[in-house]
Amino acid sequence: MDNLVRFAKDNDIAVITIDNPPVNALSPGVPEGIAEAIAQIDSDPEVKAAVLMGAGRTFVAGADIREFGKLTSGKPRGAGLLPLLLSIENCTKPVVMAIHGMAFGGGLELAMAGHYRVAVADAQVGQPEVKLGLIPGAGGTQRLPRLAGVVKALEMCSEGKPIGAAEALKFGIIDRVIEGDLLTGAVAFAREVSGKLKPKTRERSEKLGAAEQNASAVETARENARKKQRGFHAPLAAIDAIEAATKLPFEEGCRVEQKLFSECLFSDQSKALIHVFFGEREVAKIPDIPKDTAALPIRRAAVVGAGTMGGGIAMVFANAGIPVLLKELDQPALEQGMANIRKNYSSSVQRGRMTQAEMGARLALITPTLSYDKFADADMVVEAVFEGMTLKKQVFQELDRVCKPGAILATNTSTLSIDAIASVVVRPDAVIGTHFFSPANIMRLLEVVRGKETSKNVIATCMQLSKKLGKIAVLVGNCRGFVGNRMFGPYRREAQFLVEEGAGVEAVDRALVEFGMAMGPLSTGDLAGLDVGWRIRKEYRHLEKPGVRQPVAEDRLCEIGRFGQKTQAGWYRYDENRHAVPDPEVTALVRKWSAEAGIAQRQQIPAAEIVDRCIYALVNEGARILEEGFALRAVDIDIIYLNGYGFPAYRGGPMWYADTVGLKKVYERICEFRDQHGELWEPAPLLRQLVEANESFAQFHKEPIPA
Ligand code: 3H9
Repeated sequence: MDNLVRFAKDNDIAVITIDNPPVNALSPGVPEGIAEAIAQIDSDPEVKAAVLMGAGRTFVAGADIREFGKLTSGKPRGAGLLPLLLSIENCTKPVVMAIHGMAFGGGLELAMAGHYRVAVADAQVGQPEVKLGLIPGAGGTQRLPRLAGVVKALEMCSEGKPIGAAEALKFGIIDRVIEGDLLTGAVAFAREVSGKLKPKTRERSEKLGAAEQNASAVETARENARKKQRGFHAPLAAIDAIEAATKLPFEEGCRVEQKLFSECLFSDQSKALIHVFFGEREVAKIPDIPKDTAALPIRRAAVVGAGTMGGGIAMVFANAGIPVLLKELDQPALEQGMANIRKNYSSSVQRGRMTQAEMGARLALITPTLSYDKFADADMVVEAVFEGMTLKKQVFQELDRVCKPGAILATNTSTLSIDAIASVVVRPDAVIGTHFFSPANIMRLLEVVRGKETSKNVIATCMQLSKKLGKIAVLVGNCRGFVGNRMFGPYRREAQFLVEEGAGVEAVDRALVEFGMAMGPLSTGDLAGLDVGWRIRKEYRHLEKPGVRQPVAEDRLCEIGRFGQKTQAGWYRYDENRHAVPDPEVTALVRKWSAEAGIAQRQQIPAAEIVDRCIYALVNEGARILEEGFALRAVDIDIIYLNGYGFPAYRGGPMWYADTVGLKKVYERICEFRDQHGELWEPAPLLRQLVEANESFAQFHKEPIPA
């Protein structure tokens, strides 16, 4: 037998152990090993029952996702797993699945083919395949409703969220929670059930429910999926497969599941989501900073500035259990900052996301202060004061004076140079950018900005700390706007140009929302505040090239006080509940300003052109960033856009999307735009090179981020 699966005996109980680190995925060799073990159990008269478990940190995290990437067509491996699972169910001795860590995807499907399931209290079970653009492909959509009921199966398979052992017990997915050692408990359980009835999940029907109830549950699930997972195909496919379980015998239901699974597996959405899965892990890998680089312990933190960003960042530390000082200049600002934090936590309590006691514990970790007195205790300080170089430099000089040697001095700037800020301290190696996204306590993205002198330990610390803070960190270089905002500029520029050329404000937003963006670019501007960009543009106006077209309307909107949601008027008008209402006045004003600027008007701008102009502007700038080395890999840009800018995950990020469309096609379209609109659309040299070499962004590797 392959040593990926071990076989042993504890007297009359066989113990099968899957040992395929790191997560016991069902890679080639594992199913074969299990099949041999089951045959052995069947034929060994001494064996009365069996326990199947995972070695190391977990039971089984599912099929081997890397294998999916190797398939381009044909029969997926799921078809091979189904007979194995049937043979387990048909085993003449009871098979007890003993779960610790996770039984995910194919892991839960394997577990459900056992006659009984036991789990330790902190184990989790789930069918997360939809997160990879897939559905369960080894009978999961047919066995789970039989074990847990149709409603629970619909929820687990279409949303992909795992559940804990207690909930799994409640829904009949497991039969017992084991206290103490899992193997001992599972072997004892196996002895209890040896010689008894061997329930086969596929033959159970008591939880399948009545046709009428099922029809309404299925419809509700579809409505939820369309609303909450807009644009994703797999959740709807999972629901279809479970609907089949409610109507068809097990074998026929499995055939429906297989067909849907194959369709998902070979879809662009699944390829994109698998790219995202591996991408989220890839971004943690920094070529010149080995995994074992010493990270500094962050036991205490401090934040300078209790505004929206500073307050949010203080909450991020408190939420992770790290005590944090929150400093402001004067008492009213400090009180306002703390009041905002309290309000934020209160609303979480009201929504049932945390208890009053948890709120109290988190607030107790935040110490408001007007002085730098206790800053010497902080292992890391994040500066989040108003965005201005003079002020930031003053703060850093102060931090240099008060902070202990070894403390990390981070800035939350979104536009200013880390090196310029670092130039005022005697320890520039301790300075780093930690660019949080608003609202900082919610948004998952953290751009970690590497300065010329930032030390490797400081970078390693921030990258590792991000996990503890519940963030996904991406290392970027120190260029204007870093990666995310630098690309967002051309994207929003095109959205504005389109309106100035005659497209409706809602038409532009609608086209991009239909493409999958969480929000349209003009609504996003209104939400963030149009005045923010206006101020920055005024500061950098001297850098604009004469004769190159710049958007006109947004500055003019700001000049008449339309800053967006905060003034109840921007590109849209807003009612008291901040609901956007289209505003004909904006249309009229933009027409007037465009005429004054001599911008030719078009009657019709198709949605496809709106999407190409905005998204390819992102891609073209992304290609420049990649070539200049300010992002390590194309996937780093993708992860930034998915987690910080509402890019649809099922398109894999802007660079993956461009690869999917085909870089030649993207390049040709960009050349067309250059011919129509001028030099702003000059294709990035890297894009041209990749097209000439017939390569993709995913194949391009340039390292490291320049110092
Ligand atoms: C499926 O099962 C379809 C079925 O219906 C059957 C149809 C036939 N395969 O995340 P981590 C790697 S679809 C291959 O850092 P954690 C991962 O890339 C599958 N590799 O650890 C990483 O590698 P590296 C359904 C996998 O503790 C390393 O393991 N299952 C797989 O933070 C450690 O992972 C899922 O969707 C895999 N299945 O989280 C579960 N899983 O070190 C996917 C992990 O080289 N996995 N790796 O970067 C997860 O959600 C998390 O990995 C897990 C552990 C929660 C398990």
